Amino acid sequence: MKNIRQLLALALIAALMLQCKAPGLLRENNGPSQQALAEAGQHAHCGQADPQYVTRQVTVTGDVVHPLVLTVDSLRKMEVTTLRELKIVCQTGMARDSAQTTLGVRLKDILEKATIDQQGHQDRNFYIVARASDNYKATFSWAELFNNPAGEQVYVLFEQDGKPLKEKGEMILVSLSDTRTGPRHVKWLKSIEAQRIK
Ligand SMILES: Nc1nc2c(c(=O)[nH]1)N[C@H]1C(S)=C(S)[C@@H](COP(=O)(O)O)O[C@H]1N2
Ligand SMILES: [Mo]
Repeated sequence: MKNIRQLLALALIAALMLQCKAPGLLRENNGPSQQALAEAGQHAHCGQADPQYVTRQVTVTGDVVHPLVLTVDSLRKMEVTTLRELKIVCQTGMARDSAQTTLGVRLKDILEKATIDQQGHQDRNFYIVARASDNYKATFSWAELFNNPAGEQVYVLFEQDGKPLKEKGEMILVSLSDTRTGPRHVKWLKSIEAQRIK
């Protein structure tokens, strides 16, 4: 009796592990690349539905004049953009997610509200880190956000196909002009930190 239970438990663990690794392994034709394997390992609990990571607020901190605490409600009060045909593609080339319509607020607008603490117009060497509750991170530079068309395409999203973001959210950051959108797609966004380069 005890043995059967142990066997069942083992089988369950094996099945869960396979589920986690299989997509990466199957999609690479010539065997998994080192990168794909590394990614499969990094994908926090194979991504999706892990309620322990869900965040309900995003702090905006660092070298800013007005630190902020953002929620879905406060984002809705800002200028909201409707985005069409969102596609999230991993660095390995795998399609990971897609949506017809998504609602979001520009990161630029959020940082303008918080106001990066610039001391004169040549003080423009800042980096901005979007950090998730699993400590996944994406980094931006002041110049790419404020002096480059790429900056117009960086959003904090809060609604996908008419529904609030649950397992992945409540807020996500995306950089839509990136060649592959997976790497700077930050689920479970927790903080946005602006820091002057020392
Ligand atoms: N918080 C968080 N965001 C993340 C990741 C992660 O592990 N944690 N993985 C990234 C990677 S590698 C990709 S390709 C995309 C899509 O991954 P998903 O299919 O695991 O959602 O999300 C990115 N955002
Ligand atoms: Mo990825």
